[in-house]
Amino acid sequence: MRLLVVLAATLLALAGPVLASPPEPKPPARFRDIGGRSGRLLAFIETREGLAELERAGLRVVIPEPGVYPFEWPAGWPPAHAKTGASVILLTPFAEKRDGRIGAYVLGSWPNEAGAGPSSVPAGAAAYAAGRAAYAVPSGFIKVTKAAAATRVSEHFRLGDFLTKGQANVWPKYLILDLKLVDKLELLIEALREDGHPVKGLHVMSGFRTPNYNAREVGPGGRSAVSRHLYGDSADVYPDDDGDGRLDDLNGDGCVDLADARIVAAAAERVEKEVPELAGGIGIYPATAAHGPMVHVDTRGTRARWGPR
Ligand SMILES: [Ca+2]
Ligand SMILES: [Ca+2]
Repeated sequence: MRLLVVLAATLLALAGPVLASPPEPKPPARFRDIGGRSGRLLAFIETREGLAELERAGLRVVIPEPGVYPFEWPAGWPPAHAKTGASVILLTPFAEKRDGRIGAYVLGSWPNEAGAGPSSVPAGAAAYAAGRAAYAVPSGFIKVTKAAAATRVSEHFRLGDFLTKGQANVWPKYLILDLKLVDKLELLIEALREDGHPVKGLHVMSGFRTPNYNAREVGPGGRSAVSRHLYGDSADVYPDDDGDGRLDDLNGDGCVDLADARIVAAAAERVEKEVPELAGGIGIYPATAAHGPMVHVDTRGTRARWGPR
């Protein structure tokens, strides 16, 4: 017992000077890793709680209200991969949504949202959603004004690329976007280039979908009521350098078909192999009357594959 007391006293003596010195400002890990795995991300997405964490790290970020703001690497922080043109985004809390809308913008109800009535969600879908952390109710929305839609979230993508279609004249719109998805899409562009397809970028045919929008095509052969698109970590994409609104003829055989979509999917496979933390879904979709062939990519955290291989 006496030994323990002496040891405790020694520890206190050692701890004294350490506690007395002023804390070094130390950016949280996600700020040190600005850029993501691709090195091409240009945005931070924060909640009020996240800002409080920054304050504890020695930086006070004054953001009066949710929205999209220019980010500058703070003076006094250890130099990191400082980026120009980066943004910090403070989320609008999920609770701001009332009766399925924020202001004039209609969103609808998430499958596992408290208060979502059985009439709005199939029973099976709600049970499925309730058991999966990845399907938890989102923490908030990115408020996207008409001007903010042009904000770059990475080298090749802007906030506006991921907005739900429709409600064309309603601003601001509200968006859920997981930066891991954007990181994965940047790596997919890189992988396609490495495979000998020097694409300029990827067209996002569908990114975030509000539950209200998604519900229009739910049903047999259609969309799932618990689509990953509701959670902002999914995109249906294709390279469209020639700008004709369809996937490009990547293999140069004179036609645009599943073989070209498979090239995109194979590149996405390699991205997941090299960066397992970005695991998720890779789905191949053949052409329909409404769209050309395309590839679904998401970062749900577990592997999922579908479509004609
Ligand atoms: Ca094209
Ligand atoms: Ca082709």
